[in-house]
Amino acid sequence: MNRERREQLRERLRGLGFDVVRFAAADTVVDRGLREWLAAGHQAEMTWLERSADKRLDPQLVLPGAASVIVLGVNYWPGREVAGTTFARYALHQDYHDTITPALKLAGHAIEELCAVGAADYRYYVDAGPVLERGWAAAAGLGFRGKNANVISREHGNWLLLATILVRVPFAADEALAATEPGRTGLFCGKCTRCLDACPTAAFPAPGVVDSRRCISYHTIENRGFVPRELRAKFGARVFGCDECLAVCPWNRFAQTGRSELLARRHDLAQLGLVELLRLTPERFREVFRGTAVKRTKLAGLLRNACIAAGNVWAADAPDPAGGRPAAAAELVRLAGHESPVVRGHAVWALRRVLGADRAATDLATARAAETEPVVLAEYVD
Ligand code: B12
Ligand code: SF4
Ligand code: SF4
Repeated sequence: MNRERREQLRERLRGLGFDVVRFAAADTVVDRGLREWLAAGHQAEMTWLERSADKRLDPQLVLPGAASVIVLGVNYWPGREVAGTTFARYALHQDYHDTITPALKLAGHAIEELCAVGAADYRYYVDAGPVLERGWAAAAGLGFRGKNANVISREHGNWLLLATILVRVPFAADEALAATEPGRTGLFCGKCTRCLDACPTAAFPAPGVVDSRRCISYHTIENRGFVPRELRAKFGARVFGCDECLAVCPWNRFAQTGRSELLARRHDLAQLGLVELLRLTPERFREVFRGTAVKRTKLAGLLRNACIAAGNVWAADAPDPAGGRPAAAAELVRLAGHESPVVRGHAVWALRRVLGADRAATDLATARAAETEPVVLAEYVD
């Protein structure tokens, strides 16, 4: 397919709100060790990554006859810092899966019209498909793969969400950023190691490799059960996702403000206080997080995360200028009687950090004696 047609399509897709539109040939090898990563157990409990590994490694298993992969980037940098580190920046929007998908549908129509193909000739995904999105993005020259594992754009920094379209049309491919060694991790990192040094949980066994078992993003978003005790104190105030290894990257200084046409900002989420999160009821959870990525944790997951954050923010030796500690402790006592054992366990852990083990035991025993909180403390004592 000639370059003119590719450029026409690029313009159409940019017009739909995508900030970056790049093309790769579907026979490009974009795997740099998925099976080794899985064999090392770095996927933690994300067993769906193992189940879909064959497809991730071979686009022909996803769309037989695929000739090109179109990689789309959506910039989510709001142009200024939003106060608060409780939610990862991408989560301060309506769920991007929901807001980007309609544009992908329109992108499909544009392909049909410009290339005279049918709906069966392409498949699109945003995040959830069996596609190595970062690999395709690097191959198509959208950016380079940083030591933080993220694909970093020289125009948008670390703040690009990715989507892909597999298509049976052979477009001329765009070039990767450095044709000589396109697969090298940290191609434009130089000697910098800021992201590796900044990771609170030492989740990088090697540059560019994330061990999800140690990653705060994994635990606060994907893990449904107990968070390893030895990691909890390192989570800080984070309750959903983690941006630390992205935020410290010097390439962000080049980030343009996102047009945000395919995103609906929800900066109000950043205003939610931690005590408010501890007090979430099922109704309030639905009301606040409807249509956002945060709903993925379900209420119990978010309460668990809020307990960990409260245990860190109001740890006994931490300053408490705003005086939130007593209110947080009261909520933790209440959550120690929550119906979910995961919430109960993390509430007790946090209470022991906030009040000290003796006072936590007394408060819980008092609550139990009043038969308001049916927690069995012994189960959770370490
Ligand atoms: C599983 C997953 C996670 C896991 C594991 C993360 C990881 N590093 O693999 C967890 C839950 C921890 C996670 C966290 C986050 N994630 Co995530 N995640 C995914 C998902 C669904 C699959 C990633 C995967 O396959 N991992 C396995 C590893 C081995 O694969 P990989 O890192 O992609 O590397 C492979 C290829 O890229 C290739 N490759 C590597 N380098 C190069 C270089 C070249 C030139 C080539 C050709 C190929 C190549 O080889 C590797 C092995 O096959 C993707 C969406 C998708 N469908 O791809 C989003 C995705 C990677 N996540 C994303 C984001 C935004 C995040 C977070 C920032 C969210 C947050 N704020 O909390 C963090 C960042 C953590 C980090 N530093 O990686 C974005 C990344 C956007 C970008 N610009 O890079 C994606 C693409 C989602 C999206 N559609 O936008 N995530
Ligand atoms: S997302 Fe956070 S915990 Fe995960 S690798 Fe990056 S800095 Fe470490
Ligand atoms: S922080 Fe430094 S080492 Fe990490 S990805 Fe950015 S430039 Fe590379």
